[in-house]
Amino acid sequence: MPGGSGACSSSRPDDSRGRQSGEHGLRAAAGVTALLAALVLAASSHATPVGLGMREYRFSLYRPSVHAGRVVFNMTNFGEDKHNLRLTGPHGYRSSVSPEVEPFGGRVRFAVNLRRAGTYRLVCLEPGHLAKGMKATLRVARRHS
Ligand SMILES: [Cu+2]
Repeated sequence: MPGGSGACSSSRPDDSRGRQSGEHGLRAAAGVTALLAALVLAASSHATPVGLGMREYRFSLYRPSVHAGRVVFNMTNFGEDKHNLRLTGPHGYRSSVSPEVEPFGGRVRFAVNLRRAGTYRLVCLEPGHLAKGMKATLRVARRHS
């Protein structure tokens, strides 16, 4: 490393604030604000991935609990029938029904927003599947900050 150039330290004259750089400073601040906003957005749109295996007639949930927020189920159908997924949860929460997951290895990503902590129930809505035991439970913990 070449020593002592000092080129990396931006020499910022102290008198620059009062003169013409007022707008420049504002623009820089706006840039930083936009960057921070983008970072916050990226953090808040982060989704927790959860693997979900499907077969006759059960779900294999790859993790028993998640934190509240966006969750993406990575569903794989290892069975011979079509399967799907719906969640119900606290305060009458009811997700949409996922697309059908095709048998023999079909895969679907299904995103939901689980805002409230509590116990959620996963079921398959194909006729007769729930009665045969195709359900699972996912615990949702309060979002950590
Ligand atoms: Cu099913």
